Amino acid sequence: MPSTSATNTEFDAIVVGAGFSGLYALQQLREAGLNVLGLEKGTGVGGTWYWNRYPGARTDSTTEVYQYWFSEELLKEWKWSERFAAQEETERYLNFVADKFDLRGQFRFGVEVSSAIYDEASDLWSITTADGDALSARFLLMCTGGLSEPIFPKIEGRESFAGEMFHTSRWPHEPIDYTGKRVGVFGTGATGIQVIQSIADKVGHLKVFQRTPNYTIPMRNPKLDAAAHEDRAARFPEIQQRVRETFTGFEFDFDARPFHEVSPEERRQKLEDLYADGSLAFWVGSFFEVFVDEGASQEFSDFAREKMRARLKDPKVAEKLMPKDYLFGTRRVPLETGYYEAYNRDNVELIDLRETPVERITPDGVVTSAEAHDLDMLIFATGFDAGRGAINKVDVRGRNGAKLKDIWDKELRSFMGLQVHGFPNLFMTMGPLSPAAALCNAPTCIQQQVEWIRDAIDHVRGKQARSMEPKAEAEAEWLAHHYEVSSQLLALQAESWYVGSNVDGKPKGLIAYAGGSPAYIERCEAVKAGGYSEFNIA
Ligand code: NA7
Repeated sequence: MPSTSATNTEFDAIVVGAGFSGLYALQQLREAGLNVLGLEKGTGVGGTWYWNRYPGARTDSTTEVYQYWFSEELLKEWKWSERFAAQEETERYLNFVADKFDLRGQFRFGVEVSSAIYDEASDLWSITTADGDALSARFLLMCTGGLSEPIFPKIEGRESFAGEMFHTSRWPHEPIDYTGKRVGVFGTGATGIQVIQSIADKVGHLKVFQRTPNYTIPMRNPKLDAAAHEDRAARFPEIQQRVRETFTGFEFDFDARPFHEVSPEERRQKLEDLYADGSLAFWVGSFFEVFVDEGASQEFSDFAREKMRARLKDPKVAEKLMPKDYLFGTRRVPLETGYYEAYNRDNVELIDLRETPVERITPDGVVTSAEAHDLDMLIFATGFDAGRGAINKVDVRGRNGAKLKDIWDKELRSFMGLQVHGFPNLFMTMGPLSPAAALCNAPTCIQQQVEWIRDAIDHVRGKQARSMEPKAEAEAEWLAHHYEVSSQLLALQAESWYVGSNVDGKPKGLIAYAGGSPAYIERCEAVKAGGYSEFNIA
């Protein structure tokens, strides 16, 4: 096995991140015979599932499709306990994978990459860590996750708060005592919803500071018994194939019939059935028109509001929790469990920031235009700089010293979310302008991207070449195609991390390729079959 000892500084490839894609990338490149080192800022394996250990953290993809496919032995050995896994179980799974395939030893943990500079003379990347270590590698893979760099709201006085204060994605490893505490939560996206529904009955008093309510779907999460495991095992080959064929990489797909050609009664029944399924099938396994047709999306919006409203006791609270100024499916639709019932509790209060905006945070709590809310704990579930945040945190410089951050501050460009012109041998997973950035079941698209990168690197090495970089015209063509496809999407009408509006100054536009995962995979395959003519290989 290649040496990754602390003294070794030169590698064929460096993989940054020990999450779903980093672990797989390391395993695949090592299998391909490269001397690979993994670097991970956290002290353990898991990526998203290492960092996001907040109460209630759970996948919104079923465990049937939120897993690796590369090892039949692994598929048979690992038995998920629920249809949707909690953070602890997913983290345990990734640790199991790391141990089973002996990946842990090839990672250095607690290491933050601070810069990555491309040296044109040698075609190598020089990597510096925050501790001052210098490393080099021919290929650099940023497997740093699409949603990993947290953002905090810009509210005057935030740092002055004297109580406990957490961002959900930097949650402490130690248990937290909520007993009797007055807790405030900012953020009612997928994360905030999971937090709120999980701590409502544990805290003294909970105040939810809501800016935008979301459409949600109630999660159905049965435990999996031996019979369920057997059933799944029998279908693994079929599911593995299926996730590569569906529009968003899940086990379900859109109805082939045009929405408006299905009778209203049949549509209603279909929505009822999908809603009862308790998964994202209600959204990305329904009708494609939900993405592009206002009339269709309106029907989904009315349906979801009706269901959500029916669970709330107080009509005034219900009104505040109903999304009104955007359509269903134009932002990420969270799954929830008892979220609305939380607001039926006496100790939970909803503060609508549209009615009473926040003025400042003080040592004692949150001051809105109406009153001062004294708090012992503040939780920020306020999201991420999606697609680029973790990469931008590293000082990445390519040919001619060009800074990737400068480029992405102006425009989010890439060739298929895999590479950026001007940055040879720098690969990424979940990068901007790939389905994986937002519109795909992450493990499906991550695995496909890692395998494509493995093959591309293999190709470069096979040609005795030293570098691979997308041509400017290929990148421009992909960007134009991306803009054309995304221009049809209703998501552009709403504000969310999908379109970059959650980060000040971020270029606006859909972060993910919206032409569907199968079309993307087909294009990736075509690039490979065509001998990577979209790239300069030298
Ligand atoms: P999201 O979906 O970006 O949600 C962030 C939440 O934080 C959202 O409700 C925001 O309100 C809220 N927010 C942000 N800034 C503020 C301020 N200043 N005041 C009040 N509220 C604020 O992040 P998540 O972590 O929930 O989910 C990210 C993805 O992770 C998710 O989609 C899954 O794919 C996994 P806003 O809606 O902007 O009005």
